[in-house]
Amino acid sequence: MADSDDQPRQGAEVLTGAQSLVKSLEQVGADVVFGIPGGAILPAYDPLYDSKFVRHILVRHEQGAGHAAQGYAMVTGKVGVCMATSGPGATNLVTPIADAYMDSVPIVAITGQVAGPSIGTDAFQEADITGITMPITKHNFLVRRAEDIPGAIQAAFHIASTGRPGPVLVDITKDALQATAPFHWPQQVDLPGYRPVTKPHGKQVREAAKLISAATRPVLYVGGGVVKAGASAELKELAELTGIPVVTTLMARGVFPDSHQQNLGMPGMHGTVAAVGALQRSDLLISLGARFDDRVTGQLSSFAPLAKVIHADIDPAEISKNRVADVPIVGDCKEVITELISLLKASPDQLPRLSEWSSYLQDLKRRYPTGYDLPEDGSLSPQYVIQRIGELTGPDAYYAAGVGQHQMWAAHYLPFERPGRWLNSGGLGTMGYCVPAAMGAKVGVPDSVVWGIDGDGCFQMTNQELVTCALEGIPVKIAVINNQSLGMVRQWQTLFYQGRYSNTDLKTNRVPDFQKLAEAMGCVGLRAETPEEVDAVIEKALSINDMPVVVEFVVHKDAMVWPMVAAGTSNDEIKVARDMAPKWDEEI
Ligand SMILES: Cc1ncc(C[n+]2csc(CCOP(=O)(O)OP(=O)(O)O)c2C)c(N)n1
Repeated sequence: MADSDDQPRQGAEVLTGAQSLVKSLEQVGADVVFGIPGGAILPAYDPLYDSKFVRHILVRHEQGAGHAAQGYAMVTGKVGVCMATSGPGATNLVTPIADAYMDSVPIVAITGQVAGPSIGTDAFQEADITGITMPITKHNFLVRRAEDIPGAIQAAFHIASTGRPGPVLVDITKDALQATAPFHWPQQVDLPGYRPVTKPHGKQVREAAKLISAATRPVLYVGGGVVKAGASAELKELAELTGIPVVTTLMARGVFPDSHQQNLGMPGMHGTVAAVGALQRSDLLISLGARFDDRVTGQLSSFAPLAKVIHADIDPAEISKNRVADVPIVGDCKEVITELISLLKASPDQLPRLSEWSSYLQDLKRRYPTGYDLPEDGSLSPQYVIQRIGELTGPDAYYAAGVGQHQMWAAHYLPFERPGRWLNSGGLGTMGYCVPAAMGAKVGVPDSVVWGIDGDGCFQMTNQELVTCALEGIPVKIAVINNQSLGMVRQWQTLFYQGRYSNTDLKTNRVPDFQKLAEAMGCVGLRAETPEEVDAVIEKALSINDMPVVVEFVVHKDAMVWPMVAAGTSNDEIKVARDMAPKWDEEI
């Protein structure tokens, strides 16, 4: 946040609201904006045309702009920016805004609004976007005067990126963009009442350390907040100091290396047996930046029934929301973990003794590894495809996923060794997230490989952003895992609706031809149908770095995601395959 170059009001440059918007974006360091112009926001596009600092990327749908802003934010740690006109432009941003809200991604959405006097008259392209997005933004502004634009932009970026990150919307009326006012950049953000607590309370951390010392079956339940806090190194130190096993939620994959012996994998509905079993049998959950999401807890009343709970989160509203915390800690996870480490290090004789617990969990991990059977008819296994993409590309690449079976397989079979390399729509579960999020990520880290692992259903929702990628020189690689169906829904129909496949057959074996579609959008189109072809197409995709590449993998449509806890049931009911449950009888 640039707050040092305060300009005196006297003699300040007189600018249009549109010019001051662009200047404000320059002040906050917003170097990329994803958007589409239209009537109400049009004045802003004129000075944007001249900006030497802000790169505007013309997307093909505003939803794409929003997800691209998310992807950019996730990989750079900066605020992602999207821009749209009033009415339908703004409402097309609703899905990515809700997505960013659920997954705590810092984005600022700038929308044009009809002129102030027309507000409330059902004017052409009028939509009450601040009203619509009230429950899905961290904050939003309706700006009606040119002189208020710099302050609103400064505050929006501050709110989006501090405390628990999230989306902020700035809706600016057309007449405010057209009016003139002296440009004044506030010396500091003036938001009385907004003071996110980052430093944890010492007493609470001491209480937490006491519980840790006394525990015999503790688990570090690690969520996306640890990624956002950049606390991967601290987490590793805490885990290794104490020997406490770690589970990483869908949003936290990679924050603790999968190759680390203490990592039990992902908990929840499609979690590993070891992670789910560890939480269920734990006597102490140390929840760091996680939110006891229903996809993790399953039936809440039977979740981790014997465990005390330490719950650390930067957002006090999360604590005791779903599960009552014995020790609540409000604070930034990096600071919480650092303080815990120094307390625990000060009394090494108080560290918990976990050899029995660890060997029980290592045994579970060994007996119930995640795995899959190859189809007997020689067709392609989707899990194998995703695993090979990860193995041939490596853990330094960035991976975005869509929503569905392919997302869960990606969460299990990609190489998660580094924090912040994994982008997916965890909270909202938004089909269509993958392609634009991968695009935004590639803009943020142009020198890294960015793969999108998408489903044939999801891909058909937002693939048009590949046109943007082709024209703007954004060479992402997209794998379309084509199982000819809305696979995750089909899986539920198989398991819970007696195989009655109502409206889940996408007929993508006939239409569209993904290879031709890719080529029509200016990308390289590749295809693999047999296991023998897999490595060659992945290597070919990896060798092309000047154009976007789409690889269609035609896979078996009956592959299922395992393990699975059926919705609403207890995590104790986890199945490793159809009608196959782990044996829990060896109690410790
Ligand atoms: C926008 C949206 N609409 C509907 C759904 C419900 N839904 C969840 S997964 C899924 C199927 C996804 O199909 P596909 O992209 O082919 O992936 P697959 O599960 O086959 O890997 C659907 C329809 C959703 N999550 N998001």
